[in-house]
Amino acid sequence: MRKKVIAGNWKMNKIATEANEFVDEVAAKVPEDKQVEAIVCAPFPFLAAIVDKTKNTNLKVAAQTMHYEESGAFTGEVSPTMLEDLGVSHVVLGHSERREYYNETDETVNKKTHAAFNHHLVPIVCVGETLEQREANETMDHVENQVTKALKGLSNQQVADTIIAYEPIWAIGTGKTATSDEANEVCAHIRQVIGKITSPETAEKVVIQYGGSVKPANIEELLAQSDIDGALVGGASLKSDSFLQLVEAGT
Ligand code: G2H
Repeated sequence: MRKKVIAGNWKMNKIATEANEFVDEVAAKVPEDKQVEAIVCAPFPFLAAIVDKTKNTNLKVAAQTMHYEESGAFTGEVSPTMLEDLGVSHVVLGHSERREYYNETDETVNKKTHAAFNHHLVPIVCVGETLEQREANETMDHVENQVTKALKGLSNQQVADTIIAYEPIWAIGTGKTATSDEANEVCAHIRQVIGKITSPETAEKVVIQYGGSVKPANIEELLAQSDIDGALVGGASLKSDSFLQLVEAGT
């Protein structure tokens, strides 16, 4: 059985005192449960302190993006080497906001996915369609293309260790959630695509999250679906009590 992975994506929110308070309230309460994994995806300035605070707890720490090069003249960027050295365990790649505002492409996501594995970071690869694509019936082809390109060149074991986050762009931060059936249909399709490019056994191991206006009120129904193995949560992950309720739903 696949574990449930609940990741709180803070995006560009909080200051250091708020980040530390959140972790103080949450870290010790994350249950030691092999069936659920809780991750906080924090802005770069808070990562070192959070990694330190979460040592010996079950709360994992992710960065929200990174460069694919190990070092060099890339002003403002953060390398996989730096994240590995800090002790970060996961990294979000290809979030639609990075694709829209920062020129992230399927090709750079693929380079970053390889870089993540080279530095012992678990990639959380985001895919998802726009409203126009959904209305034009292009959702399945679009996510198939994104997933195939993101995973190109990875071994079956690396694919099995990758987390995919299906986030329909029209449901992000809008309060509109895909229905659990709509979300599950696309997550099942993603698993089929992964089965085609690797093997059905590999595809069965991949954790596929849903993201887009997930909150305590709708998470249980989403997690009850056959192919939804967790959630990437923005707004509802910012408050410690709400984040803990989301984690609780995965247990
Ligand atoms: C989608 C999600 C987190 P929200 O971006 O990745 O954000 O839950 O606020 O829609």
